[in-house]
Amino acid sequence: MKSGWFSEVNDLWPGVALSLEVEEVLHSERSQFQEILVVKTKSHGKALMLDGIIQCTEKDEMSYHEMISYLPLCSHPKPQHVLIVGGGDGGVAREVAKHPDVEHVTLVDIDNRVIEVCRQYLPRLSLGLNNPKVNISVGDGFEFLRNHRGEYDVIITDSSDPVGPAENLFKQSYYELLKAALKPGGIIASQAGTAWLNMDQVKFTFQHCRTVFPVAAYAITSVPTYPTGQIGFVLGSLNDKINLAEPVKIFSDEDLDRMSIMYYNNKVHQAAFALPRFVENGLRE
Ligand code: AAT
Repeated sequence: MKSGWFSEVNDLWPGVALSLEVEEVLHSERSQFQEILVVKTKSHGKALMLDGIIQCTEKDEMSYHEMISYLPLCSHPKPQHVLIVGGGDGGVAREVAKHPDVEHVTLVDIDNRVIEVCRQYLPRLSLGLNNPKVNISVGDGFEFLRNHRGEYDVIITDSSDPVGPAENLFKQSYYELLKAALKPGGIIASQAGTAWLNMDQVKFTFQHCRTVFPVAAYAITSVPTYPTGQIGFVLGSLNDKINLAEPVKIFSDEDLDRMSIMYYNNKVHQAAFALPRFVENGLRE
């Protein structure tokens, strides 16, 4: 693309597109899996797009990365071993590694080029990849899970949308693999789309999670540069006594400052599970 305006036109959200004014195109390539684009925007710092879909901008990435990380981590009594599927930009790894109980993080992203490009252009996110707790593996998350059983306390799926390389990560068979890869009492969280535009996607992802896990919930957060400005996560737990909306780990304001957490706190955690009526009704169907 040339300088001007980037518009996120996509069949996943017909008839609506968020636009960002671009000051400079920093990088553009076609990898083995997807079209990778990094731009400097006028209003949101640098932004990463894959196949024409905004993955993150420096201005609002913290909401998504903190929420997809701390909702499951703070619902677990001792999250020592964590797997991240996707997340090649490093944003989730950065947050997960901050949690004091986390000892070891494995990140598996399908596209080594996303990792390399983010290391070069998005250091505020990719610093998470350099944390000594984090090990990186390049490959398909679905295939990776087939070979890992009973290993993780928390698995976070920070995947792109269900077109292209991430398609399999939205299937029920993927949720079965997630369950098998968890230790007893383990928790999963996955990117699950927005109810405003993609209620069908939200419903089927939630259904898969609810079918496979004894406890399942949908939580929402605000990310201004994602379609509709909102995104949701499905969470599933093997512990049937748990209330995912009540964190068992509560960070004090001092903890949150020290960890440079800008969006998440325990009140935001609880509130994320309070759903509008149309969403609650849609998920009940
Ligand atoms: N951290 C927010 C950005 C993402 S990135 C999603 C990542 O998932 C990408 O790096 C992509 O290479 C990786 N990915 C896609 N498919 C697979 C797969 N099968 N296995 C492992 N990694 C995969 C999420 C953006 C959300 C956008 C919402 N509209």
